Amino acid sequence: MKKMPIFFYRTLIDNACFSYLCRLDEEKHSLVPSSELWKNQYISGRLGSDYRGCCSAKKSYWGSWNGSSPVCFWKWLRQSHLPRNHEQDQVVYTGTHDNDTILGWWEKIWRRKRSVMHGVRLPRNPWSDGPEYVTQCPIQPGSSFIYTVTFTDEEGTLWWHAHSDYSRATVHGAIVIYPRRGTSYPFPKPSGEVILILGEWWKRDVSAVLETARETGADPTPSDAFTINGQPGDLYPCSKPGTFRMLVEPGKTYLLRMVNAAMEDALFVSIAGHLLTLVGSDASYTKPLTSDYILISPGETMDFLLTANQSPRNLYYMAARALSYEPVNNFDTTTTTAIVQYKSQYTSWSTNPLLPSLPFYNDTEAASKFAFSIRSLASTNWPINVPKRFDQRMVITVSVNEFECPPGSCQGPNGTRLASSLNNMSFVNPSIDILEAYYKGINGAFDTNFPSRPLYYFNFTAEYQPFALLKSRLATEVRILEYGTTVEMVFQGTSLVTAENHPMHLHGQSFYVVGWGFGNFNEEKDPLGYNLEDPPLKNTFGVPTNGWLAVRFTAYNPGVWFLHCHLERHLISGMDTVFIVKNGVDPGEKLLPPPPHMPPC
Ligand SMILES: [Cu+2]
Repeated sequence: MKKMPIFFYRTLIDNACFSYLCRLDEEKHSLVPSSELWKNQYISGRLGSDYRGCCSAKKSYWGSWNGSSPVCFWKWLRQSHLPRNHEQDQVVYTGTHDNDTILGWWEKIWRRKRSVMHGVRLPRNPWSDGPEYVTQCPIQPGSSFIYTVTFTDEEGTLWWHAHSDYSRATVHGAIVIYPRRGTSYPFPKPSGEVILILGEWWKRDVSAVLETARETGADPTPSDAFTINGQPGDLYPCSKPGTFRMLVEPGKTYLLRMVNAAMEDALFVSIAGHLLTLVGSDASYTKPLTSDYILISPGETMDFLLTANQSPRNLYYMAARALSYEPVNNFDTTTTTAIVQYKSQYTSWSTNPLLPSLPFYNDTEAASKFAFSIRSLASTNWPINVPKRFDQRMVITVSVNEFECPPGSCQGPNGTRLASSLNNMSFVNPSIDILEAYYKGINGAFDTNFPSRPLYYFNFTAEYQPFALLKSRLATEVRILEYGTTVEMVFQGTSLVTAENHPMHLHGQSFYVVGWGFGNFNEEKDPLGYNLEDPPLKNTFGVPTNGWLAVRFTAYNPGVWFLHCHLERHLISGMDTVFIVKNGVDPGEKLLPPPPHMPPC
């Protein structure tokens, strides 16, 4: 059995860790402490001071870890690294443990055509899903947990990330799922492929960013930079030597596998002089969609084709910046860049790299135009199965809320404490995980009355809202679904406190995005305009600002599945709930038993 190292799952606790950088060493199968890395020139210092360094471009790419240090992530799950003809067709990713450096770490089992986390459907196996207090308790420092992950019909790009507070900011990576043996892409085989991970960077320790937000009741401090493969890029002098460069050969076409791992912002992305053609998203193929810019929400993955058809004499920036409706002081207005560089005889360029034009931060029209042009491929070889009818419709308001505080004690809007909610319920983590409580029949961890309708009907998207509506109810309410139930969920954005675009993410199954609109959902008229022919199959999709989004799925995956906004400030303040999908009748329709050692609470 081939062993390979893989990165940590649980965020690290000890401050000493911030000064360490680790590289996954392909040959030694061990983690190398930063002192070694300095010697090997693999290191960089902290952003803003001596930020520099490089990953060996072929073996790794930049990610970041604990907010203050960039890390070389090893490209994993690449086809060349997969075991061939192994008896059990299985590989264990593992590594050694350096006590000085590593307080908690992560292992995982990967099965061919099967594997991890964000967007992976994990049939009957929520035990390996990950969100804290939903399907497991956090992995404690010094301990480990093996995730068994199973791929079924996913094909394309997904990702994995920590699901505990702000640790996701830095503990994440891409998952690449290639076509099954003997099959190919629904497009000409690309000449090469590039993983592009969009991230978000704070100069502070990200745990402290979250802690401050919890103490003050305000939103977390906006980030200091966005990153492409771990680098803020040329607009930051400290990052310039390490700006991610994508080398292309004239005339060739490349597959770009993009993940938005940013914490709080959907991002517009564009490449100067080039068009991007979307061919897949959330590990499901799409009809080719060509555009000079794209929008990608936190949690989403997108696969693009890029043809290198411009002059090799120039350098071209890939640039990304936020979609936001907030005042400019309230969000990160910076632009991150990478460089597209042609392989040619030219070694110097007369001009600076060309910058693309990006939609303005609050360009709702541009955001919707791209997002709602996405269609499933829906061909003979890649059919889809959209539910034409449903058993139950849920209408779920998606809101930001406020709680009053004693004078002077909170720093949210008007001295309040911010919260957020689904159907006016602000989800509160229980003290033991819901999956364990459900499986063992332990009472008291959660209630089962998550409402299928808003508690109050009002003009959800009006410019001004009554003060009385701002407060939500703190609760741990889940929704029970019978096995095989077809659900239509309509997310209704509201203008309470602030209207925003909320990327809603469902664990355990993907959903078809069948409809959307601005304003209030009209239950009589709006369903008449649904797309039931080729809607995109997604696990994350943005509810348009001051609008609504209709999705459908069939609950064929027994287990406990988190539903949440993928903006972290909303995830941690209550914009979540849980679906419990009950067992079916046949043995193959029942929840699997837990692995022997779940992390204790
Ligand atoms: Cu949100």
